[in-house]
Amino acid sequence: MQTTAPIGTHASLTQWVNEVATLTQPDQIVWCTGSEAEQRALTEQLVQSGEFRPLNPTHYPNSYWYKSDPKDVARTEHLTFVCTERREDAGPNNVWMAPAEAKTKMAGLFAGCMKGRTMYVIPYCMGPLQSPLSRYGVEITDSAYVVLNMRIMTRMGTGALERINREGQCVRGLHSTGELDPERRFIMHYPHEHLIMSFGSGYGGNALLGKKCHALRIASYQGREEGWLAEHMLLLGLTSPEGQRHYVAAAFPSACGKTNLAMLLPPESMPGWTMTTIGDDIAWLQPGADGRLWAINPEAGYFGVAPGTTLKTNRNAFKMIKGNTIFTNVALTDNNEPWWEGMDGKPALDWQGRPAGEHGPYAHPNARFTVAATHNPSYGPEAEDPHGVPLSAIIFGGRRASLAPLVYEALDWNHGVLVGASVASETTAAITGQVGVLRRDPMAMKPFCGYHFGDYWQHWFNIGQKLTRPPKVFHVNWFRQNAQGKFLWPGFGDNLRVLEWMIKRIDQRIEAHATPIGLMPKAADLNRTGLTLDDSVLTELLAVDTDAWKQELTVLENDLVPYADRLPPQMRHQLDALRARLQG
Ligand code: GTP
Ligand code: SPV
Ligand code: MN
Repeated sequence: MQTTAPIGTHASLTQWVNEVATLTQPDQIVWCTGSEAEQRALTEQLVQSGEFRPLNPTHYPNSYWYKSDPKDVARTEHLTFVCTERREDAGPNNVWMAPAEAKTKMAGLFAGCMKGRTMYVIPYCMGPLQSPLSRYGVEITDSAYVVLNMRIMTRMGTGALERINREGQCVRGLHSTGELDPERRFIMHYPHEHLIMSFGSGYGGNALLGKKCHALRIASYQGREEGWLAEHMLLLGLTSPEGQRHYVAAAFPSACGKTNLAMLLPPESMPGWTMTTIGDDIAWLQPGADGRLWAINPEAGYFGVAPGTTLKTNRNAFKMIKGNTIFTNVALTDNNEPWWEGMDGKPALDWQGRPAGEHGPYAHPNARFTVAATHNPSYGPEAEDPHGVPLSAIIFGGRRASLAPLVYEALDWNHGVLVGASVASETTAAITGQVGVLRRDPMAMKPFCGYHFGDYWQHWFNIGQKLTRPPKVFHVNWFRQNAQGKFLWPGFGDNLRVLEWMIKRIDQRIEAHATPIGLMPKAADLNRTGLTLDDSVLTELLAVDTDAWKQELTVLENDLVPYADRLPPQMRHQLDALRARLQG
C-alpha cells in the first residue's frame, strides 16, 4: 500500500486524484498495488471492524461473510443515469440527466464525504493485460470491500497502472458509499468523458465500477465509436466428442443463467464433451481481419448469484467457492459456513445475521459470491489469450414461462439482430423492484447500454456487415413452465443437449425445420439419451403458436415505438419479414 502516487504516475491521473481528494477530504490516500500483502491487510482491517466475518477455515479457507445494508442489495436502475449532452442520445432506454446538472449534484454529495475515511485509488485493466482489446480504468473509492472485490474481478494494481501511464488515458470512476440512503444515491455516467460517478451504494454493479458501469455502459459507447461491441454475455468453449472446438457467447438478462451455462457440466449420458469457461457475465466482441467475430472476457472473476448453486445444479461453481471467496448476503450455518436456498437443512442465521426464523428466504435472493476465475475447475486458459476467441455462435435468451420455445435459430445475422432486440424476460432479484414481471430486455442490455438503443441496433447491423464468417445466432428459453408452474426442461447440465444441436447446425451436419420465427430442431435431432422427457413435453417445448407469436409481434412493435425515430431501416425490414412469415 502506498500513500503517495507511485513514481511515473501520469500527470493527468495525479491531478484528478488530487482534485478528488480536495473535494472529498479523506484522512489518507492509498494507491492500490494489488499485492497479496495489501489484500491481507485490507481483509484484516475489515475483520477487525466487524464488516467481514471469517468463515469456517476448514471448509471455506480464506473466505469471508459480508452483509449489505438492507436498502442496498441490488442494482438500482431508476437511480442510474446516462448523462449525454443531448437527452435524445441517451435514448428512451436510459434515465437521463444533463451533465452540468449531474455534476453539480454529485459535487454536493461528494463534498467532504471521505472525512475520517481512507480514499483508495484502484488502477485496473479490463481484459488480459497485454491484449489490444483491453481497456484501462481507475476507480477511486472509500470502501475497502470494493477494493477487495475489484482485486478479484479485474486485473488490478501495478501492471494496470504501468499501462495507464504509458497510454495516458483511462476510464475514471469515482465512488463513495455515502450513507447508503436511496434518496441520496446516484450512479452517473458521462460517456463522452469516459467518466463515472457513483454515490450512496456499496453493492455490486453500483459500486464495483469496472463491471457494469465501465465494461458495459461506458464500453458500449466506446465500442460504437471504435467499431466493437460490449455485451452482457458469457463466453464458453466447447469440444465435441469428434474433437471440434467451438466458442459460444450467450446473452441472458441478470439472474437468468449465464454463470450456470458458462460452467455447465456435461451429463454422464453425454460422454466425450468438454466445456470450459471463458467468462460468465461480460464479453467484448470485435470483428477480426479473418471476417470472424472475436471475443474477450474483460473480467478476471465472477460475482455470481449464490442461491440455487448446488452440487447438483452447478458442481463447478460449488467447488470453486470452497475457499478464497467473499460471500455477500448469504445465510450462515451453526458451523459458520455459508448457506442459501437450494442447500439442505436450515441455516442458523439469516443474511442479516439474525437468528433464522420460521420462514425463509434466509439468504437474500440476490446473495452473491466473488471469486477469481482461475479457481473455477472448468476455467479455460483462453481467457488470457490477448487475441480472444473466435465465436461460432451467439445465443440470446430470457426467462419466459410461455411462448418462447426451447430453442430456435435465426435465419442470418440481420434476423439475429431482431431476435436479440426482441428478448423479453421475467424480472429477477438482481434489480430493485418487482420480481416476475415480463419486460423487454433487448440483447439483455436494457440496464447496460450507454446510448440510444436505436443507434445500438444500427451498430449491430454495421458489425454484421464486417463479418464474412459471422457466428450463427440462436434463441433459447430454459424456463418454459407447465400449467402447474413446473419447469418443462431440466436445464443446467442438460442444456448441453441444446448446445449439441447448435454445434451440429454450425458444422452443417443436420437439417433444421423451418418455422415462421426461425429454424428449429426436428424432435429426433435433439439428443435425449439418458434423459426422461416425454414426447409430449418435447413437442410442447418445440411448439410455435403462430397466433400467440402474431400477438407477441404486435407487443414488440409497440415496445419499439419509443425508438421509432432512430429505428434502423433494416430492423423495420426484419419486422415486416417476420410479420409476412407469420401470416404466410
Ligand atoms: P447475473 O450475474 O445477474 O448477470 O446472472 P446470470 O445470468 O449469471 O444468472 P445465474 O447463472 O447466476 O442464474 C440465476 C438463477 O437461475 C439461479 O438461481 C440458477 O439456479 C437459475 N438457473 C440457471 N440456469 C438454469 C436452468 O437451466 N434452468 C433453471 N430452471 N434455472 C436455472
Ligand atoms: C447483474 O445484475 O447482471 C449482475 C450483478 O451481474 S451486478 O454486478 O450487481 O450488476
Ligand atoms: Mn450480469
